[in-house]
Amino acid sequence: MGNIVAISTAMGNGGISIIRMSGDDVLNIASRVFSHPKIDVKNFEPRKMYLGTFHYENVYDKCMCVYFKAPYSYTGEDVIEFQCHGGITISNLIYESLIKSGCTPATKGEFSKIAFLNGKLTLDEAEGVVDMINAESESEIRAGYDLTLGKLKSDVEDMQNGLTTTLAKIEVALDYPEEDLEKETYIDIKNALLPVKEKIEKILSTADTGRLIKDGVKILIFGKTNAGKSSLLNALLGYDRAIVTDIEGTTRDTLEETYIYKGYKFVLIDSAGIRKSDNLVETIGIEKSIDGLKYADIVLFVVDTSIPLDDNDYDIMSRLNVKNTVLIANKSDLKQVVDVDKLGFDTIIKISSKTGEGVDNLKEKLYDMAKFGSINNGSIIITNARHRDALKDALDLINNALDAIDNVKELDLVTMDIKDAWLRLGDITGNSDNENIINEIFSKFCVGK
Ligand SMILES: Nc1nc2c(ncn2[C@@H]2O[C@H](COP(=O)(O)OP(=O)(O)O)[C@@H](O)[C@H]2O)c(=O)[nH]1
Ligand SMILES: [Mg+2]
Repeated sequence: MGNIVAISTAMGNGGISIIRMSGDDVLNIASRVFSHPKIDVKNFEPRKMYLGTFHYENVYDKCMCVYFKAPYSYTGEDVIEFQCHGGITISNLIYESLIKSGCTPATKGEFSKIAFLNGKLTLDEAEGVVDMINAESESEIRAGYDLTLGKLKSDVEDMQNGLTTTLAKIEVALDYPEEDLEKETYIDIKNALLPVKEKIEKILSTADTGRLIKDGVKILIFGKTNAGKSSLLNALLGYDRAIVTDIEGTTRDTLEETYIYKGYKFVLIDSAGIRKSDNLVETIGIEKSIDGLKYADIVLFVVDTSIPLDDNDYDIMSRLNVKNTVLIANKSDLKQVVDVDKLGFDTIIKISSKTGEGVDNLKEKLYDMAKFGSINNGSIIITNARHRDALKDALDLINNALDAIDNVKELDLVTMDIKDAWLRLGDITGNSDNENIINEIFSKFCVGK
């Protein structure tokens, strides 16, 4: 194995930058470019910071150096990290000096890939690291952190063990082919399989919430022109993002913006107001708004309650699914002429996008509708589509096996499904030798991680 190097901190000027090397020879490489006043680098105590001088040709910096001795490092190999003064130029010069000293540039996620190959972390744990780095909300950080703790890994290992036990029972049954297999044998095998099925179902039941955590709750702001949709977007965001005017047709394209509430991500989609229009651009915008109804988790139907409803409002209402719609009775600061209680919506919130009245109430309502309040802290939530798909496939295979058992089919068929389910679960942690999955995952990492 060679020695790799990367700047692990983000590119920019800051207090410090961390440059990291991993490989068999990194201690020797460091000893040629780093000097401590008293101790030779080769005698550095592992996991201890030393203040010294980095020097290579004309490159100098007073910086820190720390040595992690294999296997007690992130990668499982010898690792050296320099904490130099944070600046694009100085960190690049040190990085290039290390390349001239014998290191090769690390590819994306290479440190983590080596860690995986050395058994230091599983694929799902590595994905947890990426999720934490890319997180936009506290809930994403929590979900990523749970992965890094190995919570999903240990569930997967339990389920794989359950399948192995089932396979062992089948083996025993097949060892006595001369005896007719009794019904009890089938029941015994089924009983070994059912707990695995239940566990997968329980974990999968968190996937919808997990998607909302990862992608954010998609909220479409819908209604006729001038109802106050863009004003509502601005009021929810707390700053003026969208253009607001009293000219109809101001918002022509959909506009997406995110806000965080109680640690969860909500994605607002402001759309072109629905009305009959001769303008091509506006018409395309209106079609996009209507299309958005299909993808929205929640729709905010904004009504201007200071003027009577018209055909546009009724046309809009006919398109809405009342279940995921909140009726926003906007412009509550003006004289009210619409009786919103008669429109057939369960959830009605009075708002003044102008004064901010009702906005906090609406945020709380949206949080309730996403059911984040009922999340059981401490249990794993599936936020990663790759994990969800593997669990779904494994569940299908186990259901096939259970069907075969119920119909007293050949046990060989049952064995095949169970083995495939075992492998599919193994794709989650990387315990299935599926090289494509492994390469794809690490290519999503940043360089230096
Ligand atoms: N008084 C009052 N005016 C509002 C309120 N919300 C929006 N407006 C006004 O209504 C007009 C249309 O607002 P806008 O947000 O552009 O509506 P949109 O076409 O639905 O996006 C603008 O003149 C806003 O200032 C509100 O709650 N109260
Ligand atoms: Mg608008």
